[in-house]
Amino acid sequence: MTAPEPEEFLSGETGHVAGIRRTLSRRFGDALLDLRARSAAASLDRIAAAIPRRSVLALSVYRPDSSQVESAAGELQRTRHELHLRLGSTGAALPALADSTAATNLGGGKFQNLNTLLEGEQSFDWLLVFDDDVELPPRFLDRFLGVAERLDLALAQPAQTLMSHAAWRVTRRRAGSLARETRFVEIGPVTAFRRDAALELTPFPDLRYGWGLDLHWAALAQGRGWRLGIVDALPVKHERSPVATAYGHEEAIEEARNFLSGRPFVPAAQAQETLVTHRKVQP
Ligand SMILES: [Mn+2]
Repeated sequence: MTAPEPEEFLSGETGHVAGIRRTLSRRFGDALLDLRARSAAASLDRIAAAIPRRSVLALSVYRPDSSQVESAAGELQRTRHELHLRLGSTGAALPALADSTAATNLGGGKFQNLNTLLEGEQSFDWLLVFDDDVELPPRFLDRFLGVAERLDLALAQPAQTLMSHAAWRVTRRRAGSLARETRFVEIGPVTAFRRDAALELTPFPDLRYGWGLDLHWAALAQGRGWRLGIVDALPVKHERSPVATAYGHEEAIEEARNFLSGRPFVPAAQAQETLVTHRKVQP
């Protein structure tokens, strides 16, 4: 089996937002979309209220100098669902999160560390994985699960703001869309797995960077008839550290090539496609 070429599994973009013009127009675009989104708030709350109370396992591995993980965890805790927050730190536990921090001094890659947190955890309706550098919008978890269940999504992610460093165009928020059905849901910064999908996709493969893992998930989803989607109405801010400089590209690409050779995956160009746009969703 020959290893795939990088253009088959890379988005071809760094997603880094830079330059004064680009930054200003994206900031303006986010403000405009935020204004429009206000009128959707009541409908999102009705969708949120329409599903039964669920059990949610939320995992994150944080760096102890993260300035955002506490507020993200706090936002998740404002939920009507039964939330089990299970965190890991790459160093010491943050005092405010000590009760939820199940592992410290984690030294593996993202998915290796998540596997550590997942050990023995099987009783949940939804598994949610979030990065330590995201800002979640208000009433995030209730609204997000409401939309995901209403659209029967097996894998779901919130869109990212225009100002976010999103490597995949398909994951950026779109005007006039509440949510979109896609072929692809990214490995981060926030990813949700319905129970049946989580039980098939975990434990995660032993990967340090995990590039290409989402393209493999996309192929498995096609085979199983799972619906995937991106929720535009609940964009998260992933605006801090550009993905491009967070770790070495070469190693990540090499890991992806090895991982994807001999495994089915959806090619990058198809991963960018939107299948259905839901402008409104009735509860
Ligand atoms: Mn991040």
